[in-house]
Amino acid sequence: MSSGSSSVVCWKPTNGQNSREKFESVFRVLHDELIAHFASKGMPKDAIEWYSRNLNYNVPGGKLNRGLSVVDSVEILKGRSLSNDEYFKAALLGWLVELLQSSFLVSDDMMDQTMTRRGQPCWYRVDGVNLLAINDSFMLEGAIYYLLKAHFRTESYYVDLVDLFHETTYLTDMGQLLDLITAPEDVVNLSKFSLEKHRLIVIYKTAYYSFYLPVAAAMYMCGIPTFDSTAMCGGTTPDPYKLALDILIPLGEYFQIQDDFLDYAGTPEQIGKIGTDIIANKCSWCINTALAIASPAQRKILDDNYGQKDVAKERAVKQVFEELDMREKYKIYEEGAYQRIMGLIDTISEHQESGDVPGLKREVFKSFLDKIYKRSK
Ligand code: GPP
Ligand code: MG
Ligand code: MG
Ligand code: MG
Repeated sequence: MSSGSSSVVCWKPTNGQNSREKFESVFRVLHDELIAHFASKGMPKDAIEWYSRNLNYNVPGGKLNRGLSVVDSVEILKGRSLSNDEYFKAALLGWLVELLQSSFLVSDDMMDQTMTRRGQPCWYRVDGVNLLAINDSFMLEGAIYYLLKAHFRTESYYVDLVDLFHETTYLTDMGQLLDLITAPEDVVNLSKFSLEKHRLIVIYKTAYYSFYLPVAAAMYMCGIPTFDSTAMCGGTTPDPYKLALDILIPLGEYFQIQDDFLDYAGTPEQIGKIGTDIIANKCSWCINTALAIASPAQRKILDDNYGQKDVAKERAVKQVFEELDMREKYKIYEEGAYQRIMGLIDTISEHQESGDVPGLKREVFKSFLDKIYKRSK
């Protein structure tokens, strides 16, 4: 097996680019690098075109919060603007998080039988794709490790990054398993749901990869040392990664609750996807919040109508959500979550730097929180 291409970078920012355009311009370089590597294996033209289409359709069109957070975090941690080489590496790491996200979404949409994503048909629903999307999802994931090796293999923190991506992926797979087995297609039993169970699902299926991964990747790139390699698995020695985890997991939980709420309350134009949580029997924040306060009559409507492929039944559930003033409940939840997370951020001591070793900065977390606070898509 090859040890990856050289990491000579042919990228330069263009004048007048905003931060999103600058970040997107790095994707085009990575796309070309992946395609060149694929072609170098003797792959035929139709395969090259397929891979290129997979990358272009699934990777760049999202909100890019996760990817941009890597760049922002590196800039904040270094406390200065980045050289072109530093920017490219930080953006590359950001795109690796976006590649992981796209690989998850291609699979998740098949498992959730969703119709649209980012305002276009889900990849598996595009003409001629269908179950090939399973392999396309693997290709998106494989690209992460190819690019990591090509650009980071000589760095002291290379193995930490590889480990971080692997471990985060495994934890997300665990969360997806929980999400799926808690939402069987054939048996609806709302008594099995609870906010506790919901919390476990969302921490594993969303929070690690969406929040811990981008910040931890930036921390490794900035040389922040780890004192406890088991931070994600319940180690006891406090270290910067554990401190980060303790804030980013509640942040991720808040983000997925937004996702659950928008699945019910957002319009497809707004969120770029058609919500399927009620029909798919998902253990979402909305149903759990409703179950906690529903009257016996409302509970019966929920029992009779939740989790069934029938738009009239979905409407009946939404009607109960309206009666229970879900929008107001969510607003109250959101304000509380924001204040709680700000409180956690304020506990970070910014005086832990020693010599050249950079420490954590509150702004890393505030900037991530600001990206999602009161989001409507
Ligand atoms: C979000 O769940 C969680 C994921 C996209 C992780 C999927 C993990 C895999 C191992 C495939 P969601 O289904 O609520 O997201 P969305 O509403 O965007 O479909
Ligand atoms: Mg899902
Ligand atoms: Mg889904
Ligand atoms: Mg969702």
